[in-house]
Amino acid sequence: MTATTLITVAPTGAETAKDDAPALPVTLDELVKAAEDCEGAGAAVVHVHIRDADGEPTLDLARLRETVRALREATGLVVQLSTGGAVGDSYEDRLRVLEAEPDACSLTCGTVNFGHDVFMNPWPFMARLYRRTQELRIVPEFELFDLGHVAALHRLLDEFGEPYGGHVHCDLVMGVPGGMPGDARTLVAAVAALPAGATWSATGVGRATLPVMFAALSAGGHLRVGMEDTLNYARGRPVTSNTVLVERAAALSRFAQRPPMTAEDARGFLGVRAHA
Ligand code: KMH
Ligand code: ZN
Repeated sequence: MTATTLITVAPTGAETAKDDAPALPVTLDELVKAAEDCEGAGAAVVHVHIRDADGEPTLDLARLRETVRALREATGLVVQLSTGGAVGDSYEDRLRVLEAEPDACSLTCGTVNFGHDVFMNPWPFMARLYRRTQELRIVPEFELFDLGHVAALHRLLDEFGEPYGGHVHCDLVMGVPGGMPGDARTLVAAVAALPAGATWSATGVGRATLPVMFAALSAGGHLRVGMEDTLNYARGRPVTSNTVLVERAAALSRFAQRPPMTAEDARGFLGVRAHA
């Protein structure tokens, strides 16, 4: 168990409209401000989805590059771009995300039902994306929405070797309608199946937010929080900012005697390379 807790903030996601959650950061300025505040509250990694001028999810490469640059200028956070994008984004667009040269990226290890949609991650796409992270020296974070995804992660490592950075770090995304449930016994089963030496964080979507956070802390894991996954702080209390979610995660980490990891330590922990 590490002495500190890596807190990742996922401030925006691709599923929620600004009209439905006015605190959601959708412009570059809003995203940078959220990232700065969240770093101050204890986050070390930012998981990034961006929006276009109309507030719609986009994988536009120029915008992604500008976002990476702006986040690096304003914060010390590890910048992790989403390669998941929005349901329905093309594989080519999702692969092209890596050309924005982030420190890290998400890499989902299998297809999963996603509410009324399907989040597509067939093996050939996963394999291409993984090899490209190795070529471009980008640290992948393996997103696991289901136990079958853990098996696919083993296959990826067996066939293509270790990730850039030299260490396997995963995020259990729990409570998505169609994926694994967000409860303690499922978390324990997933963690038991991870490759030896892997580290992991966990994210509970919606009502699974708190059960997953407590289970992850008790099992020695790290945390991902943010408005991508959580829109209510408590029943009937909409989230007012990403910062309050990071503050809560940081407070619980301190209670658990594993205070937040700094962004600088997270770079070493994940094996992120120094950028120019
Ligand atoms: N928006 C979901 C379809 C990721 O960022 O890599 C996929 C997702 C996972 O959020
Ligand atoms: Zn995401």
